[in-house]
Amino acid sequence: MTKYDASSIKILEGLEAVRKRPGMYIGSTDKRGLHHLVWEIVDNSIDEIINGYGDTITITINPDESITVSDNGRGVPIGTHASGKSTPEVIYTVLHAGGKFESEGYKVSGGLHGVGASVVNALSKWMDVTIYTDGLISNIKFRDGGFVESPLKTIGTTKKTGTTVTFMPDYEMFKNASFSYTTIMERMQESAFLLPQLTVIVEDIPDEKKATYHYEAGLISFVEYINENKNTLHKVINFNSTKNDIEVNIALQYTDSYNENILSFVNNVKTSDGGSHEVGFKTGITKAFNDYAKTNGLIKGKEGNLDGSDVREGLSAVISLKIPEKLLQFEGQTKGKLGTPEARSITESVTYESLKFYLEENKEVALLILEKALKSKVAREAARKAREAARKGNGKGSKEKLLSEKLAKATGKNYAKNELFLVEGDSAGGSAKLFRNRETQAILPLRGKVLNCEKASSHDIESNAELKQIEYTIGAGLGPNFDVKESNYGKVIIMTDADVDGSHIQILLITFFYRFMRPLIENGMLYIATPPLYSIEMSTKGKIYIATDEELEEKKKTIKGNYKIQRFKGLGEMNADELYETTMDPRNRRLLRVNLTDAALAEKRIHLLMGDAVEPRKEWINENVDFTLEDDFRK
Ligand code: 1YM
Repeated sequence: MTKYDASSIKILEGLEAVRKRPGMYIGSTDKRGLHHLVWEIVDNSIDEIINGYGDTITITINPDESITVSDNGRGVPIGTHASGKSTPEVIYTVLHAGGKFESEGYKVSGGLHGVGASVVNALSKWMDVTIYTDGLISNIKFRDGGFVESPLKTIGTTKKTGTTVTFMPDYEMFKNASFSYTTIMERMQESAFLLPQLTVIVEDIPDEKKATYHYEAGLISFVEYINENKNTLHKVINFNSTKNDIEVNIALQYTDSYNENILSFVNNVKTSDGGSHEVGFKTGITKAFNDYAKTNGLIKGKEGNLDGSDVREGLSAVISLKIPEKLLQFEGQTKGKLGTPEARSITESVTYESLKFYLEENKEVALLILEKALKSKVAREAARKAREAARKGNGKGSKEKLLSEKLAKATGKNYAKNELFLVEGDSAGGSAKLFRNRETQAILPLRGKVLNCEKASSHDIESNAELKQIEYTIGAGLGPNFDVKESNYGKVIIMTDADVDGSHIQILLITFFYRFMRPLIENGMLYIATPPLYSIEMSTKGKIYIATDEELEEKKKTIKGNYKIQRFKGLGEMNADELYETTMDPRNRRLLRVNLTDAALAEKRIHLLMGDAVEPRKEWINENVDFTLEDDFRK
């Protein structure tokens, strides 16, 4: 029997607090929160390897949906803690325990990480820890969120060292969430790129999947991976330097595409919102290319300067910094943005000096990249002139003529309130125009499929009638020159038929917006309209609309008397008034907001999947685009 004294009660109260408010410790109790448990345990293994002990981490999804994380480090110390309890018991039951967390090193400190292994225990049905150290195999077991089921005991002898933790998340708390092999694999692959000494093995036993990652060449391999399937202009450029205890490591490579893809990390944690190191990097490359172009007579005078967006066209880069704990500053709600001011100047000077040297040594590469940057500059200036001309024309310019043909404008001048409906087909477009709210709703019918923008340049958009229409209608520019504040609409709503063609048009449009008007998505301004699938006309109660097959089955059970069901295959099958009432009227409609969860992954996916295969494309939509309900249907 385990006895509980005063200190044990305090500990159990601590763990109980975690169970009461899990969100405060792990962010959420959805899929993301569930995976947070894994990262929390894995971080301890990674720290051990960074400190120079061990080189391999194994993560296993077990058949019972528990997770095992294992490393070959020194093994958690098994001695007795000052409290009289074993060290492992303290580490896994006391919040924020573990002497190492106050160390001087490069401890992972970004985001929510580092809340400690005890939080994982608190949110688990059971946890089992086996430690290989000092020639012994030791084991301790916990149950029901941190109660000691069996205290630390020796269960054998061994020559190896390491730690193995298996835990069963309390699925009562993580409702509807399950572990994803892909999520774990992708995250661990990223760690393997960042730590060349690391080997990671990820195994999903129920699904019989297994992967091993080890990248001797580190960031160089990372950039090669980002650019696989793209046409690259040169070998990956890699440089590193350490100043004032801050270590900078950068790899970059240009492709012939028009996309910019910069990933940054601090102490092996992704800084999704960039920060001072990214700013320094961008300033550094802009200066290096402008210097080179001037010295070699490619540009003259100040107006000739390339701007940041010109030199980043087609650039893929990974920036990784190691910053001592005492200099770390993070900003923003999710702590995904580096604040440390020193990181900016150091990254800028390392980038500038190294790139300058590289360009001098590799003239052909320098010219290839500069040729591309100069083209971007010409296109950018032409686009700006066209925009200014259109604005000065004030309703009488040539763009106005182009627009007037198909677009039914909104009369209201409160742009934030105005909505632009992009409607599949002229006939549905016609219906939408009839009953719309003229003050706030504009209709732009689209004919057929729009261009697949995965490989398109700004120039391709300008020569594509359909997309050019969209660009001019929204009126806020394109690509690097897109200014979301200039948008003529607060909502852009894609309205297509509820069939395969409709879905295809949706993703082609989302790709266009992702590539050329990304801030529109980032600001939550892109939506998908969801027309109902059925109407039921009842002899007693009139007509109602039904959104899904499940809802139809439910409804059928409750209806008394005669009724007639109609299935709408397309928007065109609805009467104009029905279309307005069900799909456009803010009181009844249901809009899905498109939002990007992970731009870097989406970037990779889009690139891979905007080919000819339809299935993987659907998968991409499901994995990278969240559809959240804007307003409830028929409240
Ligand atoms: C599968 C999870 O936790 N490995 C791990 C953890 C520790 C050590 C080694 C370790 C650290 C130190 C000294 C040190 C931890 N130790 C502590 C504490 N894998 C996993 N591997 N010896 C061993 O940092 O000084 C907390 S975690 F607090 F005991 F030092």
